[in-house]
Amino acid sequence: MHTIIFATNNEHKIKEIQSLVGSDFTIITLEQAGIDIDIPEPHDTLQENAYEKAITIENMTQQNCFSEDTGLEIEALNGEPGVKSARYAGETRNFQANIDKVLEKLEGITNRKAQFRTVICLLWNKEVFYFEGICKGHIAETMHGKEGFGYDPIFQPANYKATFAELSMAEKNRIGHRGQAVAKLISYLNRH
Ligand code: ITT
Repeated sequence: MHTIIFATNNEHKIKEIQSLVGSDFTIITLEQAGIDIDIPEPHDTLQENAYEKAITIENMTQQNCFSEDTGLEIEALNGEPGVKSARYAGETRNFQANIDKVLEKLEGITNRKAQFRTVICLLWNKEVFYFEGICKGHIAETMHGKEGFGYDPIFQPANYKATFAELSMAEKNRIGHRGQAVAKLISYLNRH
């Protein structure tokens, strides 16, 4: 049985990932590890930010850990909000304000293509590994649904009329960016 720290303060991510790993390995959250810090995300890429979060926690604990950084990349906005997804409308990290800003910027724009991209950084016995997951789709005209978090109420995965916020967590995980990246992580851990 693998035991591993997940370097995040985002409860939604913890729930999604815990439901994905099942009994394959045990995830220790930062709270369970007794760590209460706001992990820095100062870089311009998801990969660098994911590494920063994982190395911060590895340095503190000397234990194997992984982190992830996710961005919503909108084609007509040149990939924005991207790496700035959490703080798109300001430092308060408000989901509603972020959604309002996206919908405002896309007003009158017909190209609504977007994708969620997750990069997981795994620090395993001092070695660094990356796993990526992408989910393509579109930005809806208005918000729909109450499930999930963040931009879920305005993201329609490809071939779905529903937004992520109208799908169950199991369905979102099956087709979603985080689910795909985690599947690669689990497959790696099970081979090593
Ligand atoms: P940690 O850094 O502690 O892991 P965070 O919330 O800061 O948590 P990110 O830096 O990855 O996470 O922030 C990306 C933002 O993108 C997040 O706050 C959400 O607004 C949004 N986001 C990430 N994953 C998402 C998902 O699956 N569905 C909808 N929005 C998501």
